[in-house]
Formats: sequence, structure tokens, C-alpha cells
Amino acid sequence: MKPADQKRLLREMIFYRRFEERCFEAYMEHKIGGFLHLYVGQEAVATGVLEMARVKHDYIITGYRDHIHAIKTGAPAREVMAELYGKETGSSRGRGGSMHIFDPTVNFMGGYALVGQPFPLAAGLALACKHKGTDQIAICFLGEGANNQGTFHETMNMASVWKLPVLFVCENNRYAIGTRVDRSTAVVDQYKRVCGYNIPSSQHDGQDIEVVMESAKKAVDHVRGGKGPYFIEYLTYRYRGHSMSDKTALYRSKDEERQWQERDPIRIYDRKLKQAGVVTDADIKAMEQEIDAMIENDIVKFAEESPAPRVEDLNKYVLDDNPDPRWIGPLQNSY
Ligand SMILES: Cc1ncc(C[n+]2csc(CCOP(=O)(O)OP(=O)(O)O)c2C)c(N)n1
Repeated sequence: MKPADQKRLLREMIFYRRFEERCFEAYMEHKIGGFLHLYVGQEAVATGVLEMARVKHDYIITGYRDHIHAIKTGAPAREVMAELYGKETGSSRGRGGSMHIFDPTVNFMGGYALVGQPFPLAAGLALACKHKGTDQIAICFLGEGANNQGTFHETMNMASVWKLPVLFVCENNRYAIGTRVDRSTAVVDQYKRVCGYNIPSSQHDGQDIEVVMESAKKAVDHVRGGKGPYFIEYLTYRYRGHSMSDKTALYRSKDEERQWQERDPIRIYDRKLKQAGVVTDADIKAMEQEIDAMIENDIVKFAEESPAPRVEDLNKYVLDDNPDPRWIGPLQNSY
């Protein structure tokens, strides 16, 4: 990879971290309401996998921890922030909030609150790609907790039988809300769970973006090459609680948190890039300052100054005869 691309990826991960931390602050200021699940600590997974996808071409879908997946797919960050603020300019016109970011103009098919819901939707998107005969694939990101849903098993079976072009990315951050994986799941290594469906799979370090990219490339090539689904598991960790209603995370030890923070994805990568002479401490400092200014003066400002949806528009976008004009083109072309 060229040094300019390495630098760009480091910058992206720093941006995603700062974006999420700024969301935390806005929530504490009561600017953002409802649910908010932050992605801090897991940045290398979405960044690395989607770097290997063809974004805006492939279909991307995920659960409620979705802001960064949407942005990396190409949804404008200011629209994602405006969505969190519940504003009319948001990705879902302020109707969805944090868990329902949706932007079909870039083939980002959501953001879903129900655990396991995206599995069959991803299979459906992959089936559409297969019928259309394009080289598009569907990529479905979900946590390890979702793998205990019935939809997981139903989807794995059909995806395998029909050899669908779908990549399942399991972000194993060890906890489903407050339940550690070994307390809920008989087979702790998630990648082993799809053997019964004859789906090839592998498990990797999710904190080192280079490892993520290398493994994701092989998985994407497999799926795009017409060989059917692939299931890839990344071992990762969320630093914050499950959501804003879980501020203390008392179900895990401080020691464990510290050990994972020592394997911080941004630190791992910036150390590598510094050793390779690609960036200096001064470059990183400058990046952070530029990012913070952009988040404040562009992204947050846009969200704060945007109008709220009007009460008169309560029914807008609810019925089929009144769709959002922004979405008609992309959706019609899709199906
Ligand atoms: C169908 C359904 N059941 C239960 C819940 C409540 N719930 C929300 S998040 C969650 C845990 C999911 O954990 P995981 O899939 O590992 O994702 P993570 O939060 O770790 O990213 C549960 C049980 C839900 N949203 N939907």
C-alpha cells in the first residue's frame, strides 16, 4: 500500500474515533436523544473491511452500531450527525436516529435495531445481485451476540444452499450488552459455527488494520469470485459501554479494559507508520487538530443549524406514494 493511502487510513480511523467521542459529548449535552451505541475501539474492522470492498457498488448492511459503517460507505458525515440530532437534513430525514442510518444513494442499506435482522436482508440483497448478474456483493456486519438469533441459522443455510454472494463480518467484541460470549454461547469461536452450513470461515485480529485488510481482501475475492458466502470473524473490543445507558460496564474488569486498550487500533497503526517513516508525531497532532476543527465547524454546526422535521410532515415518507425523492433513483435501479 502506498504511504499516502496508509496515512489516509490512519486519518480516517482518528476521524471515526473523534466523531464518536463528539457524539458522546452531544448526547451528554442532550443534543442527541434516544439510543446511542458507539464504535470506539472497533474502528479497524469497518475501516479495513470496507477498504477492501467496492463501496457505493456493493451493498453494506449492519446493526445499530452503524455510524462509522455508513460514513466509510460514503454517507456524508454531516448527514449522519444530523440524523443523530433528529434533523430534517439527516440521512433518514431525522426519522430514524442513531440506530437507523440509511443511505441508498451509496448502497448503505441500514442500520437496524433488531439484533439479527440484517442477516436475511443481506441474503436478499445478495440474491438480487445474483439475479441481476452483476459482480456486486452484500456485506453484513454484526456482533457475536446476533449469532444466537434464529435468523443467523436460517440465513446461513439458505445463503450456502443458494451460493449467495454475501460476506458475513462478525465483530466479536466479547459482550452482548453485559453478557460475556462464553456465558451465552456454547461455541465461543464464532467462525466455527458456520461449519454446519458448509460456509468457509476464518478468525483474525480485529485491532490491526493491516491484518483486517489482508484477510478481508481474500474473503471479498472469494465472494465476488462466485464461490458463495464467506464468514469472517474479527476479535475486537468496544471501549465504551454497550450504549449510553450503560456508562459503567461493571460486568467486565478494569484490567481487561486496560489490556484491550493496549491493543488500540489507532495506536497499533500509528506506531507502525511512525516506524516506517510514513508519519511523525507532529503529523498526527496536525491531523487531530484539523479533524477536530472539521467536526466542530462543519459537521456539528450543520447538525445544530439544520431544521427539525415539521409536525405537518409527520406522514411524509411513510406511504409508498410519497417517497423521498433522493432515494427513488437508487432504489429503482437496485431492484
Ligand atoms: C431481536 C432483539 N432481541 C434483543 C434485543 C436487545 N439487544 C440489543 S443489543 C443486544 C446485544 C447484541 O450484541 P452483539 O450482537 O454482540 O452486538 P454488539 O452490541 O456487541 O455490537 C441485545 C440482546 C434487540 N435489540 N433485538
